[in-house]
Amino acid sequence: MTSPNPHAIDTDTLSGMKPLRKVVYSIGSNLGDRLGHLQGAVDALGDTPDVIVVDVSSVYETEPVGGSEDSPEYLNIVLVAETTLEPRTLLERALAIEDAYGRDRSAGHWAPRTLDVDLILVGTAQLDQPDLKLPHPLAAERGFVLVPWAEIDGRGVLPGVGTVADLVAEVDTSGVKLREDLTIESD
Ligand code: PH2
Ligand code: MG
Ligand code: MG
Repeated sequence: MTSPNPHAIDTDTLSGMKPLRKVVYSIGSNLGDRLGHLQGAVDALGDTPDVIVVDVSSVYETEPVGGSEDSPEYLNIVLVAETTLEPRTLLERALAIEDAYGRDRSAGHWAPRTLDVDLILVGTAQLDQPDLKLPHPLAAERGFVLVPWAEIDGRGVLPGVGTVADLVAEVDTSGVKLREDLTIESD
């Protein structure tokens, strides 16, 4: 008698499967308990159903890009995950996490913020919607995105733009400093 094949594929289940895609988030804070806010965002993304955190970068202290002269320095990290969720669902989740950490949306685009969770890419998706552009149109110019990202995903690619390793070599990274004394837990 033959036993049932445990590796048999159920095509009904298969047809309902969604592709697993890579998602890259840039997370920043320059107001209040900066490290606590970053940790909260990592925990919340890790608790999101259908999001599997793959890696989280070291913490970097970064000079503010844009904003007013007296804007405080940011702490920035990058998180890489895998997901079956759609880009818009991932965006909504990011905004909800920002809200949970007291993000004040009336303060203006470049104002200091408790928590900023930005989608950098979702697989190879190329979107140009008013509130959702993928890959993130400014990621290729931003040392505070590229340095942490290159640390954990040197072979990463910004779709239609280039590899993270090439891009990070081309930008000014002088304002991006590793904070070896600060750590983020991810489990
Ligand atoms: N985010 C911005 C504007 N400027 N500068 C740094 N260093 N880090 C950020 O995360 C950042 C910024 C808008 O979201
Ligand atoms: Mg941002
Ligand atoms: Mg943002």
